[in-house]
Formats: sequence, structure tokens, C-alpha cells
Amino acid sequence: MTYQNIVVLTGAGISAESGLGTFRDKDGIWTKYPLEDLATPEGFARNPDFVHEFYNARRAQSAKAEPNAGHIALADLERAQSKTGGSFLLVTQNVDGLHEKAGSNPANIVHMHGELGKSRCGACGDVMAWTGPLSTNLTCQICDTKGQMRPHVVWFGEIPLEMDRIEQALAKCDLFVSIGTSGDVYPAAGFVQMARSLGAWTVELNLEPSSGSALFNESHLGPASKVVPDWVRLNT
Ligand code: BV8
Repeated sequence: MTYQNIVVLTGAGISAESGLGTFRDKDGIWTKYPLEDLATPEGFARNPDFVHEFYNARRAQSAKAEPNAGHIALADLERAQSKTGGSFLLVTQNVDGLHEKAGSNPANIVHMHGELGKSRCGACGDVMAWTGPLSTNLTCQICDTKGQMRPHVVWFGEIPLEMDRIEQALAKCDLFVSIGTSGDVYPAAGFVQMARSLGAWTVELNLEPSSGSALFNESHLGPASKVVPDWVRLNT
């Protein structure tokens, strides 16, 4: 079976076997750290050093992490799709750079919740590549404002990135695949409904059923490093 326009959504589950934590599993990040203090603009305003420490540790950890067979299979799927002349868009909620490390084309990746590997100035909005720690002692290299540098990450209450591009791709896709996400965070959790209502075949590849499982035409449960390559082999 070939598809003309494919949209893939990934979440923390695809990076779990690369050693990066998920959020809502039994020992997930939000079970250990207070979401309100770490993933909201209000939390950052209250205690920026605490938030910088949290994201600096995750930036260092994800820089050392390696992609697994799940990430690599998606890069294979993208290459197979480009041979048929079809379109491919990889929308990730993940802020790690593992899809790029696996060989996915950055031009076809949307980091809708931002990227640990970039900084943003809270004063002028400038975004730049950033591999080291961030802190309140830094001055923006563009507008010279001190103390306003933040992770280029979308927090709760903030608008995810490139939503127009995502919605345009969902409107024309004939295949939507959701991988490693609990389906608890919007607007990402609503993408399956949008794709399905516009006629796409919808597939879920996840360790366990997500909150939106009933909305998928097809579901394969298991670890991403197994179910993703298996599914890609069967469908390319
Ligand atoms: C917005 C920062 C407005 C980056 C994150 C009620 C209804 C609708 C919306 C809302 C509502 N109440 C509040 C909202 C808005 C809110 C929201 O959805 N809240 C939830 C909690 C109800 N959303 C927002 O605020 C968003 N902004 O709505 O703006 C707007 C929107 C559109 C247009 C205009 C205006 C902003 C949300 C972004 C928040 N940022 N993090 C970071 O620190 O990483 S959230 C965080 O959750 C991460 O980004 C993460 O990617 C995301 C989703 O989590 P998952 O990736 O799914 O991870 P999770 O642990 O939950 O699940 C892991 C899954 O993997 C599990 O299913 C597990 O079974 C599976 N798994 C585990 N191991 C494996 C595996 N699968 C395969 N293999 C394995 N080995």
C-alpha cells in the first residue's frame, strides 16, 4: 500500500529506548518534577534558575543520547516516500534532536514544542542554536538584553510552533501515524481527529493504548524500536 501524503506525529515514547524520559508513564518526568513550576511561563518567571537547571540537564542528556531503531525506521520511511514523489512531514512533540540524528531531513521535521538545542531571547524573540547551559547571567547577542534568555521550548499555555503548516499537512494527508504519545496534550492530541475527519487512514504505534486509541483505524502495541520498523517494512 502506498500513500501520497504522510504525516507522522511522535512523542516522548519514541525516545524512551534511547534513554530519555517520558512524561506520564509511572516514573515519568511529571511524576518527579512539578509541571507548573517547570513547563509554564509563570513557573519560569517565578524561578528561572530552577527551570534553567531542569532544561540544562535535559539538554546535556539528549546531546549524549543516540537514536533507536524507531527513529531510524522513520528516516527510512521518509526516503522511501520521496522515491514515490509523495510528501512526508514529521511532527514531533519531542525537544530532543534524535530524529535529526537518525537521518530524518530537518526540512521535513516540525518541532511543535520547540528544541532543547536552541535558545530564545524573551525580549526580542531571537532564536539561535545553543548547546551549552542557559542561565539568567546571559546577555542576548542580538538585542543586548541581560537575563531574558530562555529555552526555545513551548510551555503550557503557549502556542505550539508552525501550527498552520501542521494543519495544512493534516488537511491533505491520506496517512496519519501517531507514535509514542499518550494523546493527553493538545493540540497534538487532536491531530488524529482532524486527519480522520478529512479521510486519512490513521495508525497508532505505541507501547500501550493512548487516550485517543479508539480514533485510530489501526493500532500496533509494543516498543517503538520494534513496532515502528515492523510497520515501515510492511508498508514500504
Ligand atoms: C496550547 C515542553 C493554545 C517541552 C510540553 C483542555 C483541552 C484542550 C487543551 C487544554 C485543556 N486544558 C489545557 C489545555 C492546553 C494544554 C494541554 O493540552 N494540557 C493538557 C495537560 C490537558 N496545552 C497547551 O498548553 C499547549 N498550548 O494549547 O496553546 C493554542 C493551541 C493551538 C492554537 C492556538 C492556541 C502547549 C502544550 C506544550 C506543553 N509543553 N513540554 C518539554 O519540556 O519537553 S508538554 C510535554 O507533553 C512534552 O512536550 C511532550 O512531548 C508532550 C506530550 O507528552 P508525550 O510526548 O505524549 O509523552 P507522555 O509521557 O505523555 O506519553 C508517552 C507515551 O509513550 C505513552 O503513551 C507511553 O505508553 C508511550 N511509550 C512509553 N515507552 C514507549 C512508548 N511507546 C513506544 N515505545 C516505547 N518504548
